[in-house]
Amino acid sequence: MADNRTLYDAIVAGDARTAATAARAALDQGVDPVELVSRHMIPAMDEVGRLFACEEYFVPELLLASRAMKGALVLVRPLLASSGVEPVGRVVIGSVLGDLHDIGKNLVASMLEGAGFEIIDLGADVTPARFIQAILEKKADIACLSALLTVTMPAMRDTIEAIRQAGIRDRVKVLVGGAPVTQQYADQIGADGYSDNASGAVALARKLVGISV
Ligand code: B12
Repeated sequence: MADNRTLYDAIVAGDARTAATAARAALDQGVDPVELVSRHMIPAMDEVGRLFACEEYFVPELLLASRAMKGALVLVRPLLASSGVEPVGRVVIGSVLGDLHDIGKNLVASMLEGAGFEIIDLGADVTPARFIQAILEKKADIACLSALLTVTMPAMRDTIEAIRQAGIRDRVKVLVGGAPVTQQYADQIGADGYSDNASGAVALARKLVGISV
């Protein structure tokens, strides 16, 4: 039987090998990949965050846990993405300037890819200029900005402002997300949408390109 508690524990413990083995076993046994991510892997990272916040974990433990999470995600990602269909829209996605967190951003990218969007993933620590360049080059319909730090949230505002100043704000919809981001903040900085999870991001993106959810 798939032991998803092992996967959870391995991510929290930063044990990449066990995490990958447990993820593979769960997938082989037919566990739904979305459920695996949302019910076991994300909660494990939440627990890591809690341990960090109460100073039981420090940066090395965060790094080990995120390596374990990423190792398991590599196995899940292809299953989140479907293939072979015309893209329903183009999405430029990145973690904003100063922010190196990319696990949630990668999940959002995978889910959008699975929903038929073409993804242009700019990675982490992305400058407003880089976002603008990619939006123009790729004729993107949507820009997805991710931030995990309160200190990098203003870079979302700066990016939206730079897009406006570049004269292309009416050509591209902007979605924002990441743990500290709220709907209120999204409204404040003039984003077109916000979600606190990857499925919500897909629903919003579909709506923005005119597909009924
Ligand atoms: C892993 C991790 C790291 C790893 C990141 C590895 C990586 N490659 O991503 C490392 C070790 C590098 C790291 C570094 C730091 N981290 Co850190 N980190 C975390 C941790 C534990 C987990 C983040 C994560 O991956 N969550 C799982 C994913 C799946 O969730 P998510 O990112 O929120 O994404 C979901 C949603 O938010 C949403 N979403 C995300 N993006 C988008 C975008 C759009 C458009 C939409 C619609 C939705 C959406 O969908 C996703 C899927 O459901 C969090 C704690 C936490 N619980 O958030 C701390 C945390 C974010 N880190 C924190 C801190 C302080 C730091 C450091 C400053 C530590 C230090 N002293 O050096 C540095 C900063 C580095 C930098 N410049 O970015 C704090 C931030 C506090 C704050 N509010 O500002 C947190 C909250 C820990 C804590 N409790 O104190 N970190």
